[in-house]
Amino acid sequence: MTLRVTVVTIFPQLIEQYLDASVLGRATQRSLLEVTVLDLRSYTDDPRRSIDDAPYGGGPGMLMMPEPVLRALADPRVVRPTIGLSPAGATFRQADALELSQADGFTLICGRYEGFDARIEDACDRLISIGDFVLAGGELAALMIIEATARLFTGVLGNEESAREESFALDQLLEYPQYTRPRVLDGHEVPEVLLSGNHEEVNRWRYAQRLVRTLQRRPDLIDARGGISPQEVELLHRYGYDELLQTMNKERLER
Ligand code: 6GU
Repeated sequence: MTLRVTVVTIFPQLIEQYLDASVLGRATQRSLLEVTVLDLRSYTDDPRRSIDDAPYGGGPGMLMMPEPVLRALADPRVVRPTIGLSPAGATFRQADALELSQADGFTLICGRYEGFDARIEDACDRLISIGDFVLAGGELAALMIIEATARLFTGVLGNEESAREESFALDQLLEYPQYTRPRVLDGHEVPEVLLSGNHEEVNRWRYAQRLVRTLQRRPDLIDARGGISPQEVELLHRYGYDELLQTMNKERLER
């Protein structure tokens, strides 16, 4: 099986160079991934090869004009779903990466300038953003989506990784801290429990660490899962995180 991705961009070399230089190049060599890059300017019909124009009604900046993109979307190499890349799209999540990795493929349309003519948005199956910040163009977003998707695709990294992905990244808690040698580094020791050989205790400690890290760094994820349960509170208490529990918003204790 091959994941077929088509990218529409005015910077084809940006996409190609990254793919060649990364693990995605290996996936391509092994025919697991096939990325086709379409140069948006080859779908223009004026000598200047224009792809942008000023907005009706005024306002700052230039828009991607519709005709070159609509012609590119009619290219037989375009695989559906067609995805417009825009900060005004729905936020890309691990669940989306998983869904796209299970499709035959997809097409990414990289925006440049201040935005798309709205008829480009209408022509796309969906619009995706990679986060609440604004980039100069969609190329980095396209590479992130290809990488997040391809690494879940059978064989790109190995199946153990994708199985892990479903149980960990999708359960909305951050990863636990991990350590390798040396046991002591500039006085910073590897936690004793990891040397104990007690797997049950290791798993309990790791789960507590995931709760602690998520509470400290991503309280929004704790809220999204409906707070933490009485058993989880008890676990944190056992490991001495009473201060963290006390500073915690009361609503987060409602799960
Ligand atoms: Cl997909 N494109 C641009 N230009 N900016 C973004 C984005 C996409 N996602 C977040 N910011």
